[in-house]
Amino acid sequence: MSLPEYNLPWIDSPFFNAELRDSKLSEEDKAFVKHFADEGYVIFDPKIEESEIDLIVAELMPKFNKLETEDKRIQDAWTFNERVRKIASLNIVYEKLRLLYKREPFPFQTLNFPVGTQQNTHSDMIHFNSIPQRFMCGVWIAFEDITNDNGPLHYYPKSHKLPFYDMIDMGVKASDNIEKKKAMMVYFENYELFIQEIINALGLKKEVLNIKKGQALIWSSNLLHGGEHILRPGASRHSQVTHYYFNDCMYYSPKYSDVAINKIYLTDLVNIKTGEKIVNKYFDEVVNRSTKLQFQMQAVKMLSKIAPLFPRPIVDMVRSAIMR
Ligand SMILES: O=C(O)CCC(=O)C(=O)O
Repeated sequence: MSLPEYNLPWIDSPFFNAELRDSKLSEEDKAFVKHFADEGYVIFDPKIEESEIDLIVAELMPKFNKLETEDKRIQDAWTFNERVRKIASLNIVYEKLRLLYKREPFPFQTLNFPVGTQQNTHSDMIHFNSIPQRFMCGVWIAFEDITNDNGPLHYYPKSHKLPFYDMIDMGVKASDNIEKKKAMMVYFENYELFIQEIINALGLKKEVLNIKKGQALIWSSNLLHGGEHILRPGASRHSQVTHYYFNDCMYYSPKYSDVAINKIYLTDLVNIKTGEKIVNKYFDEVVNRSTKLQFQMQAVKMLSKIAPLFPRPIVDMVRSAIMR
């Protein structure tokens, strides 16, 4: 009997084991894919020249030094640094991702870090989801040796098999929080706490990533992960994360969306490798970004620019009228 057609990553499908058994992949590739499907992550060596890594670190250093915020990340350094763009576009990474997802990947965001993020545990699906679900992953590359004391990445093996917990699951109407400050507050106070409670309730076991400079980890979109505390004050932890989606999906951010009432926060994306704009697609049909939510977002943004000129109650009244 042949397997039914389906529209989700094969590694996340109930048919995965049967398909893998019948596939013509080499034993090495089978082991690679199986590890990812079972554990939600896989570690490999993308064979990047060490000198290339050193150059990126040196080129970004002046920008890192200028950051006055606590958060030392540079988002989308690929827009001004060709080496960062090349790391996001590595052929070997593309090959691995095609193997894992059987679909064409594209990088859409880079994050470069000079130090550990000490970020609370989360699933990337709350930030980046696709329809059909789970066509997203992260590739984290160590730009120096990573040990327990310089704020390594942590992750919870197998946690990608948990359901995707959306904002509605924690009693939050996500589309009410599309303003950055409000969204951040809700994310910290509701989402992160909820995830930590799930970890505690299920007794999930954490692993801490100790890898060598140049090695990489791919995590599946729903794998719970975050950053460990920096145990050695002042320690650097240079790394680059690239986030990838896969072709022919709709791409949206659940932390701002209420899919049930058609308020879907579709994201504007560019394929980092080609520079092309990404279109959202649903069963081969292009989906326009001009949803009601998109209009509301633009209006709220404009309103916050002029808000200081008006009394607060009026601004609040106009805001709630826009959001209705
Ligand atoms: O590098 C880290 O410490 C965390 C990165 C992360 O959580 C992410 O990119 O989603």
